[in-house]
Amino acid sequence: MTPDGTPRIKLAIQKSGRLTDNSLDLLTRCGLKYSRRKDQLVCFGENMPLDVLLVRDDDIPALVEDDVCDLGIVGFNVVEERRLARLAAGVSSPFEQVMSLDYGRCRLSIAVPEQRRYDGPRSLSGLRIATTYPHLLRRWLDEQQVEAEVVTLSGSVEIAPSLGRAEAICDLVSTGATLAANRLVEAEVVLDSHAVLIRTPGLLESAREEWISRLLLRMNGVQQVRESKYIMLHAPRSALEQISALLPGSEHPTILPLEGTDEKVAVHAVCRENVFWETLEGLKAAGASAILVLPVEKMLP
Ligand code: PRT
Ligand code: ZN
Repeated sequence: MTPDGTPRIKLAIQKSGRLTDNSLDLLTRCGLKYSRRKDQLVCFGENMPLDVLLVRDDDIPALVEDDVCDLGIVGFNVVEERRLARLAAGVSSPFEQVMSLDYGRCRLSIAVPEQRRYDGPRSLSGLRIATTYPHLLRRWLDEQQVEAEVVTLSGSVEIAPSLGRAEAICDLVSTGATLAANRLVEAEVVLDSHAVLIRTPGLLESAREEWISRLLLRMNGVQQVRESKYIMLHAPRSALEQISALLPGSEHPTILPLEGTDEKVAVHAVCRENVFWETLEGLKAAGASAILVLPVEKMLP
């Protein structure tokens, strides 16, 4: 509780790993001010009733499930594996997934040694597949009606084939460099993943819910502006339709008159997709001039 009685929200994020910098950056962009000392496990929000717990990513679903934390940011791969494991144990929906976040992208894939012939899922029949994601792999194998042995490891999955522990693996891939270094080839994508925000299921007290809603709104705003740009340009009235169609991800550009001319107007638009040089060249070719592209700092729908 804060001195005025507002309950404090607890959010768990990864302490040190691939999701840490992006998660802290997201919170800073949401307006959170905090001080962080090295090895500190909790960052206390100075201007919001929000405290950030820094933990191992694998612990985050359980912390949210057990109500130690109200919210958590973790990979979809971790969330789905945990959900399937809990389902197998007879526990349904231990947490709610409330938002997809635009970082931590990777895929859980099955890979086979370079020299092994692969002609689709049937090629995996009878093989041993090493993974740290047994439930996700099992679900995929069942969907494909493939009978294979799931070998559960706690890490270093990529060396399992060369150690003779498995004939294939199922692991996270982002650039593919680890697979290539271990002479493995990606064969099937089992799950596409990215960071997600999860929360405890069920309604919390209203002051807490209110702050969670505010935070979600801000997170949405931050995500929307990341790729967004504000474009300003002058356009001949005759080319307005063509120029508007070229503005990426913009629905309703603002059209303003220009002093001293009836033939040209000013066009202002928020583009929700990346604006490339090719787009600007296209706009210019269509007759646009005085083109300005500005970053968007904040945006609320
Ligand atoms: O210490 P802690 O348990 O918190 O961290 P961790 O080592 O378990 O997790 P970490 O930091 O590696 O990953 C956290 C989350 O980032 C994962 O749960 C995924 O949601 C996401 N993510 C995104 C990845 C990758 N990309 C990734 N490439 N997680 C792991 N990898 C590993 C993969 O396991 C393999 O070893 O990177 C290697 C492959 O990378 P490439 O680029 O060579 O293909
Ligand atoms: Zn982990």
